[in-house]
Amino acid sequence: MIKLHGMPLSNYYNVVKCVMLEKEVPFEEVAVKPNQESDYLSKSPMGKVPCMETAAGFLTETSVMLEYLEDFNSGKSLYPADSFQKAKCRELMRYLELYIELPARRLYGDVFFGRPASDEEKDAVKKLLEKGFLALGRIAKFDPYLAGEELTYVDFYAFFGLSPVIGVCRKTWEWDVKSEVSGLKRQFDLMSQRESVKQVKADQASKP
Ligand SMILES: N[C@@H](CCC(=O)N[C@@H](CS)C(=O)NCC(=O)O)C(=O)O
Repeated sequence: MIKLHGMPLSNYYNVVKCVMLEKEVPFEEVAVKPNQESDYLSKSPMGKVPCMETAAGFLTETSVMLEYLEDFNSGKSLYPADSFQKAKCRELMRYLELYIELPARRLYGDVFFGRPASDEEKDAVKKLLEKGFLALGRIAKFDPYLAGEELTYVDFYAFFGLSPVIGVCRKTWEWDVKSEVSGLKRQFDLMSQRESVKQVKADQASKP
């Protein structure tokens, strides 16, 4: 059985966990925080979470785990059948990670862990996020899901990946991203109704 190493505080951990719940893939959770201990580094070479333990070995990087779960062919597919549309999903996830989540992460210390960031850093992040959200608005369909009419991996990636980003924007600049990015609020509302999402959020609240 797959073991998912990590913690419910991690947005990336929650993406993988939620997808496994959604696909009804049996798995166990192994509680671990990101760390640089040699034992953990032998499983997750950057010391990050999540990390997936499979019968064949360990896997890291959320997008890689999603691909593995898809190839594994257990439960419903969360990619469109069409190759081009599938590539568009991967493109969306890449944009979410590189141009939105990673820049915003530079302020997680400031917003969530009481480690103040300079005004220069905040300004630099804001410029990147403005560009990132505009680009997302150009490629996302929100019809009502990010990649179109079908629920895909992108929706899980966006729901958990963007949640802390939305917090950063609200707390740092009183920037209401959910209202500004057309379709995002509706997509979040739809995702919040899913049993898999409810379970992950409940776990996050009870054992962060
Ligand atoms: N690119 C990685 C990012 C994972 C990541 O950044 N995880 C955070 C927790 S949400 C972490 O482990 N941070 C500790 C660190 O960067 O050393 C993925 O896609 O899984």
